[in-house]
Amino acid sequence: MSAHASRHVSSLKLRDPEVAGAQRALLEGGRLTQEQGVRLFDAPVLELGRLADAVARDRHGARVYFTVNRQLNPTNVCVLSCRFCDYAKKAGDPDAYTMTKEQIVAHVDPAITENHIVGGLHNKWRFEDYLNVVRWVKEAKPSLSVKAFTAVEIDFFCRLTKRDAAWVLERLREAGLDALPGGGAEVFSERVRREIFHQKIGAQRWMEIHETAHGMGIPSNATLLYGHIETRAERVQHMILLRELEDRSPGFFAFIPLAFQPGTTGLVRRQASAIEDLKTIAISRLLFDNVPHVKSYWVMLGQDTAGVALNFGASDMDGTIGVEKIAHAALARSPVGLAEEAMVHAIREAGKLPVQRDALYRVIREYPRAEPAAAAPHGDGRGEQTAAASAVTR
Ligand code: V47
Ligand code: SF4
Repeated sequence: MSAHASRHVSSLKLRDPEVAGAQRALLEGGRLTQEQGVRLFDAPVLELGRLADAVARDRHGARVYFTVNRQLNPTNVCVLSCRFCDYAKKAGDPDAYTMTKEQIVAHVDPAITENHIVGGLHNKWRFEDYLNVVRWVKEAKPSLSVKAFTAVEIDFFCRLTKRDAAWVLERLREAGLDALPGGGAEVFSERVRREIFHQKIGAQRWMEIHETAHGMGIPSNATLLYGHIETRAERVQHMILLRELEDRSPGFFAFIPLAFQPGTTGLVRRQASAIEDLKTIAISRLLFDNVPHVKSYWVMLGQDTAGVALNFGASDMDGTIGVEKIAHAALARSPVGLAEEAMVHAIREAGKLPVQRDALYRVIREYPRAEPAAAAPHGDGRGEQTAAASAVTR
């Protein structure tokens, strides 16, 4: 880390010896090791947050990125049965669904700039059906950036077509795919895989597919599913393997820790605590010296923790996703506009500067700091701001 690039990190006075040790290592241009990463989980969360926030500020200033997007899940029918998944259904199940072309096209709201497509591994679909989903979305709005299909789905398409990942990815790119989302990585631990997702691809195949994509100029993200049966050491190991992948074949935009939602899975009794969430976000910011963003994914973290995470190293909030549906149900005049306001409000509340981006992190709009009147919880802007913020909470 150069002196110029480390203004915030170098000016920090830290009390905790472990976090101060991490600060020293970063200032000397070193990287945190597996052992340091694990030990940092026992450090005070506020000290971790101060250092991680300084790292994020040295990289991005006060900017926090978000996108006006929607998630499209064309089908929940899936041939696999991961133990942590509450979403997938078997064909014939009364709750199973498969969207028609009309439903898929209707999903493309003219106001969105990114579409995130992910779904089940359908027992009857061919590769062509998945390609059509991308084509239809892109035809409906050619300027839309499409982030589609996890490595698990790409591997499924390889098996359907008996072709390699490069061939499959090239066909998807021709159809309109711009980037790969980071799902399906779960935790890079054979022990955990055998326990809770033994039918799914493991670490090696997931990394092979992302390396291939990066080599072809297709950027991607990487996730970690935490807060179930994994250990902290396995979480850190996962991050280090991803850091090494990024060294070999750069192309990750963001690392996204996904807080496991127990739902009806019976795997654990409750979700990880907010402190554990913030530690995981902060430690990932400290470990990844080569990935631009750590994402605070509010859908899993909840709006409050996701907002706080913007002061613990996160510099991206994903997107509006389905907020506008809730706003619509509440009879808002401009549901997408309201969802966008909610993101802007959450980012400003954390003292940061909102930047709207597309899936390729091209800047669409930078928002100024809030005017004092707009930031205060009264005045003319109140109705919209408050309704927008509460739309995200539900
Ligand atoms: O791969 C499944 C996870 C992922 C649960 O790339 C669960 O920008 C929590 O990858 N509780 C899909 N998580 C979502 C995903 C994602 C989300 C947002 C942004 C991006 C991006 C990617 O969700 C799956 C799996 O790891 N998941 N079940 C659960 N019960
Ligand atoms: Fe759920 Fe994905 Fe596993 Fe299918 S592959 S069961 S959709 S997590």
